[in-house]
Amino acid sequence: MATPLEQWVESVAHMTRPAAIQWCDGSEAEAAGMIEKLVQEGRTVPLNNKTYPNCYLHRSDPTDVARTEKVTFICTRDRENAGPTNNWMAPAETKQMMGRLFEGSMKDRTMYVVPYIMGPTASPQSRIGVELTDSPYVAASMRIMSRMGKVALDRLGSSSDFVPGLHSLGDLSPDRRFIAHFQEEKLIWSIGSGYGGNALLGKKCFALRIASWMAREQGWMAEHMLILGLESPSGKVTYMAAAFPSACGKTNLAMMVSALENQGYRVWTIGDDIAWMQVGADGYLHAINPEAGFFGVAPGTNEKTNPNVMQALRKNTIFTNTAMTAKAEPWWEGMDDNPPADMLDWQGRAWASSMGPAAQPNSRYTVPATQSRSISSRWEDPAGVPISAFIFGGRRARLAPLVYEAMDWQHGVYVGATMASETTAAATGAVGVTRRDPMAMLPFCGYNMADYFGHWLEMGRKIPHPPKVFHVNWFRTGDDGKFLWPGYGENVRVLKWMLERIEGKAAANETPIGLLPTPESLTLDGLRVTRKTIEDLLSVDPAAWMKEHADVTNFFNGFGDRLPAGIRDEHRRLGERLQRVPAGTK
Ligand code: GTP
Ligand code: SPV
Ligand code: MN
Repeated sequence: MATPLEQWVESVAHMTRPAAIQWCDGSEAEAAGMIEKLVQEGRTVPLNNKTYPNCYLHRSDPTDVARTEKVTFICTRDRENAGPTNNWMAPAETKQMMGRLFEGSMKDRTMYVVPYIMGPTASPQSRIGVELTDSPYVAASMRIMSRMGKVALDRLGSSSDFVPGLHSLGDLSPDRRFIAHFQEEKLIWSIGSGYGGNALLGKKCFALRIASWMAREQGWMAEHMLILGLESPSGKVTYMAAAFPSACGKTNLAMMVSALENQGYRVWTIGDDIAWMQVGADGYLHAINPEAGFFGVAPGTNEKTNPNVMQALRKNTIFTNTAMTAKAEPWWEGMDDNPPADMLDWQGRAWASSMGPAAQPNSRYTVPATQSRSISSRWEDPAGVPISAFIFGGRRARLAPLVYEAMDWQHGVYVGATMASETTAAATGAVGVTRRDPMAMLPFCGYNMADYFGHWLEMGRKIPHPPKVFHVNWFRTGDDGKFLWPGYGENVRVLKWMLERIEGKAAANETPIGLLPTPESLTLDGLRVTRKTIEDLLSVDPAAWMKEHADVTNFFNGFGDRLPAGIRDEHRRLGERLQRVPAGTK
């Protein structure tokens, strides 16, 4: 008798008609074969074997360089269940339309059967997925980003308990590119893109869009959050999870080298992008990182901003759409001050500065998590790590202060629900446009966002020791347009304040939007930032917040009656608090 997996593979092969089918075991030899194939195809080149052993540079199709939110669909049977913030198509019609594109799409290509575990192999919180793909780049990347191959097949056995994901490059035409999620069936179909979250189906498609749906059904949480451990001088480690939108600093915060290391504060990495969390026996929310690697933004990464990742990238790494130096080493803007001579840009053309950036702004590295020296000893703990703080944040040139704390869980959910951020190169479309991005989940919530807020409120009732909730903004700028806060390793100063709030030690001022640090409660020694800058970073402008409040009203109106009462109440209360502030105060 064929297993459910074998039956599905068979039916997909019938539709896509691959020349060969390769069941992946996850071995080195198999990975080497995939790389060999990639190099033959001509879009992938080996990098300098001395300085970057077993590293490769892959150049994707120039029209396929980032997630495409416009062609990403949540295909629930009832449109209302996808909600106003998702694109929706009816499941049956979507299958018909995409089925035509999948028809014979793998002709002349090998179909890789990629079984994978999302989460530590031994964790009961982990889940299995299987991706069928005709892209050796995707298969090789999945091997870094998940526990892929035999380990997953062994865990699956003959069970039907896996999330199937079908992926084909198709003809890579943006007009025939679709990423569809069939929530009721827990099935993913993606065609026409070979890039990142569009194509590595374990990541955003499964671990966020499908998993957020599962999590609501089953009473847990699937969030776009990094997970870190902050070690204090006593050696105690406090775990925090942070939701920032794409390209807003998750990887860098999770992997930071603390500026307060000499005072005994260190940061350990558990995950850099996604957290799956459930209530543990101890009454805390416990988080696992479903991924096994980092798919990180290259531009801006350097020895100062993220030395941990710079070291990790020196072997076994796939770079995508970075530039390449004459020494066959990867390069990107912000790696060092001076671009080296004789460089090839991300499309492999001889580069001149008149051509714009040498590396694509969303160029990335794919590296095994274990290669970072910052990796926590508990990163594969089957029970996950207990979370003491949630941190929301985004890119806000104005308005949002460096940090504030929510009054309680419900207010914290409201703070997350009203997040906004300037768009980045991680998704196609305009960059730098401020948009509402609740919990950094706007592109990733697999159901009606109003119901998602409801689920958050509901979780609050189920967690005996809920995390404290904070909001941060590393990206506030001064009149000269420059960032006011140095960011990166200095962000530990903000984490330390949070830790001291959790421990009931640090002082705070109450403002209409929440609790802000008193300037004295932040550890600023050794930091070259003026008192005035700190005051600017911590200022709250009631008039500007009134405008923000009105904008949120518009956003919330889109959800109609489905918006939970708890969120409505918090919104009204913020309005009242803002009105009570005497005019002219800051
Ligand atoms: P995704 O992988 O898309 O989810 O992104 P991410 O949230 O992990 O963002 P990442 O840490 O890769 O940072 C994105 C960009 O923001 C990079 O160019 C970083 O150099 C920059 N960045 C990260 N942290 C800071 C910070 O504290 N301050 C400033 N000014 N820039 C930062
Ligand atoms: C993001 O955009 O949030 C990413 C990159 O982490 S991608 O995997 O392409 O979605
Ligand atoms: Mn991300």
